[in-house]
Amino acid sequence: MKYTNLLVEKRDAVAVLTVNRPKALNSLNSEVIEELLAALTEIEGNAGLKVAVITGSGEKAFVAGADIAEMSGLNVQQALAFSRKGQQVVNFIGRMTKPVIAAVNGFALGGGLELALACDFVYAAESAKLGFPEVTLGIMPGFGGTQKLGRIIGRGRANELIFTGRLVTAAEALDWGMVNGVLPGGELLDRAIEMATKIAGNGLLGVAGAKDAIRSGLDMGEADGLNYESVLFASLFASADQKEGMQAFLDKRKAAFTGA
Ligand code: CO8
Repeated sequence: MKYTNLLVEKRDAVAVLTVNRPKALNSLNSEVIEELLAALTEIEGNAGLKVAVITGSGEKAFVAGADIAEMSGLNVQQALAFSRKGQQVVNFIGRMTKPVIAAVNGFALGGGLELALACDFVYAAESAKLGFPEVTLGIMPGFGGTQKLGRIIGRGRANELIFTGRLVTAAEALDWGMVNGVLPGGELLDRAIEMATKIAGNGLLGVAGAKDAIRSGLDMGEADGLNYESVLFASLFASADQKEGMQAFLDKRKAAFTGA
């Protein structure tokens, strides 16, 4: 499919999805949100693609939030539909069997930070600034931020960031556990692709099971989470990848996983 606001590049088994609206700092209007959902759906359904990386075009912004020009004219019903559509994207990323890595190359604000935090993990450029400026616009996060941030950095820090709208540096975001690593801007995408390629060489049914167990487990009590883990763990023993992975270990060779 052809996209107006996204670049989709395939690097072997890794899909690199670039939000490409640099004149508006890659902000998310309805069209970008629809395209993101379509591109992620395409990636999930493509057996040749195993991991996705999301980044923003240009050096200034990952995604500077939802498109304020579009949002400014919304009524209550339209705002609800806009928020629900955005949440569809973050929910879809969570439910994808394939890991998604965010490479935050600049401003990740509001809906942009929500998009990054929906990913399985995040790398940021040294120059990146992250935050939730919604309250400075008279609104609040509506794309999952109020639910996700507290689970990642704790309620007190989430309250501080969201109530003040203050932006944090990449270093502070690293310290608070919002990002996994901070890199010089010129190395960010290569490093994210390198990590994605490393994951793509593993048994992806196992990766998908672990992603599901970790995410679902965060919303369960520990006993239910452990039970869910056991069921997913056992199901992998019906896979060719389990047989191949263990036989390759015993044969002292590299496993050739097929994802089956
Ligand atoms: N929406 C629309 N246009 C934007 C946005 C945005 N979020 N951010 C930047 N732009 C545009 C500017 O209007 C400007 O356009 P033009 O050149 O035509 O005037 C261009 O991008 C460049 O921006 P600036 O000139 O402002 O660049 P600066 O370097 O001076 O400032 C900033 C960079 C600090 C990032 C600044 O642009 C800014 O504060 N942007 C807004 C950030 C913001 O408030 N984001 C949160 C939006 S609210 C939100 O995301 C809510 C999500 C909840 C629901 C989502 C459902 C999907």
